[in-house]
Amino acid sequence: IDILQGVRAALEHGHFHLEYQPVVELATGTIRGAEALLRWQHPEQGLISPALFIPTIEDSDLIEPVTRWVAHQAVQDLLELQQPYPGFVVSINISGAALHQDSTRDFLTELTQNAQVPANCLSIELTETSMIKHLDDCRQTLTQWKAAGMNIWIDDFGTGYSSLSYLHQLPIDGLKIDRSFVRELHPGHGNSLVATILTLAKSMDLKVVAEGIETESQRACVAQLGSGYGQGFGLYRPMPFTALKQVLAAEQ
Ligand code: G
Ligand code: G
Ligand code: MN
Ligand code: NA
Repeated sequence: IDILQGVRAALEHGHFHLEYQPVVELATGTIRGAEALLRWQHPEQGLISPALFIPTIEDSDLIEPVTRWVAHQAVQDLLELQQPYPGFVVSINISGAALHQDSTRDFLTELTQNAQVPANCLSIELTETSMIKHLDDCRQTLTQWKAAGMNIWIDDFGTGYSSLSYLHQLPIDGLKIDRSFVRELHPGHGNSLVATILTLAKSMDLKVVAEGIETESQRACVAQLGSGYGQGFGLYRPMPFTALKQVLAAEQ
């Protein structure tokens, strides 16, 4: 299928939706927030992964409307969750191409200023690679988003093989440890990369989400090593918004 034409049609006909994967506070097991994940339900092809179509639309003028759609929907859902669950945080992924567009920068700032939800309940996930590409522009954008109240997280942390100096140059709130490091954890082995990242995060006063927790042993390991938060199929899989609300209601 033609991805560009397909995405344009999907925007037009409402074939996108968001799924949410809960983020859990490891000390208590409580759900503190959720990551919004874009889903494209194609009428003939079925579900198409963002891993497949985001890279394609990044080089086109479609990345902007798709990013807008995700942000709008996430804020709308957040609005619904604010009353029953004050402080609940929703995070969205912003791709490198969108990060470096002035229109995306200003749109997100305006969205959070006009929304009836506290801006600090919205988190932005960015990869190291996308930030480092244009460090100066990125610093300006993130400074603006921070001033508006949003939280900035580094996604897939540890996979960008960059120098770490940018951590001091950007207003970062937290690190999401890439699931490849969590997968390699073994009980009793403290000298893991996860432990190293947690030490770094602690020294810089950054929050941490350990991603890709699939087993009870991995959950126990990252909790024992001091990760504040966790995410992964072993905790909760991504789910439709209605299912998220059911899970949250059942938790009360
Ligand atoms: O949800 P899934 O595992 O299929 O996600 C695959 C990839 O797509 C991940 O890298 C994820 O960060 C990315 N992704 C999911 N939703 C969005 C989105 O709304 N915007 C962007 N830019 N990337 C997304
Ligand atoms: O790149 P990013 O971290 O945004 O990717 C998010 C995607 O990772 C989610 O869309 C989800 O499908 C996937 N994911 C979440 N938890 C797990 C997990 O425990 N194992 C694996 N293999 N993938 C996961
Ligand atoms: Mn992410
Ligand atoms: Na990630």
